Amino acid sequence: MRIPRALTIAGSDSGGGAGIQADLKTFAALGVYGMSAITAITAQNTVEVTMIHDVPVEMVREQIRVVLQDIGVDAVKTGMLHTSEIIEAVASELKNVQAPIVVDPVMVAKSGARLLREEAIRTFIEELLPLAHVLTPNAMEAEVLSGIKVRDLDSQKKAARLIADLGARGVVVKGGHLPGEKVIDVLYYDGEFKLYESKRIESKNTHGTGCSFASAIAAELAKGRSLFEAVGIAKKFIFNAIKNGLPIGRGHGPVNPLGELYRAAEKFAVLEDMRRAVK
Ligand code: PXL
Repeated sequence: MRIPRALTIAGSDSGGGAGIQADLKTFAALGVYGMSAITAITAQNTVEVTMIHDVPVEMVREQIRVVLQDIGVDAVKTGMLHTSEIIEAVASELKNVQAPIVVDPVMVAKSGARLLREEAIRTFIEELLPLAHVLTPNAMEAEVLSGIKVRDLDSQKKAARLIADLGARGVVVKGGHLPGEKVIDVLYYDGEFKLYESKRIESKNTHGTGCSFASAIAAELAKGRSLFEAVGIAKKFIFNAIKNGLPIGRGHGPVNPLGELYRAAEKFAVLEDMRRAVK
């Protein structure tokens, strides 16, 4: 039996909702073995990020090296990278990796804190973006990367194509931050567009949405699915994770990547009880 393996290279969220913590929950929920290389430690809760401690670049490199050497990977996801030095180190370690790389261009936390330094954006575009099998910007990140306003489906498509021109093989410009009753995510891959639609869920508890979505894509790629399939599964997965979001803390509570699994398990337990009662 082949065990699908995924590696997340991202920041730690002490509040447990985003970053490494969201990534590993997502991998586990989708049946993929998860590994992590931590780039930065953030002190944060549902309201604010109060401190960021960057992990020394040699330690970031070493975490990646040792797991690649011994365990191996079927997909990689990157999240918060914070500085030019960390981006350069990660890009150099991933340069010769054959597995698909999902790059979430994390820039700003939901609470407003900068998770990527302004001066590191150029390094990100030059060094890491070209290694991406798929990049997953939200509307704001797509604006920064493409240089155009992203306000509707048409500009989502334009931005996706412009970002692909920078060297990413695939780009999903997410629609969650755009107005409308439906949320449309636009995938541009190998010259083709595919749209993914869902109902919008009104919720305050959306912390970790971007991290979980990108990790879900990586998990499905690790299983050998095509990018078109992986994005579709990730979209349904994140819809459920938001639906099951947790009212925790005073700010934006976390999405819950495990919520749907628990519901399914409970349903099964109830059926078992009924079967026993009938007997
Ligand atoms: O959602 C972006 C993100 C990524 N990584 C870390 C975070 C956040 C948002 O807060 O804390 C560590």
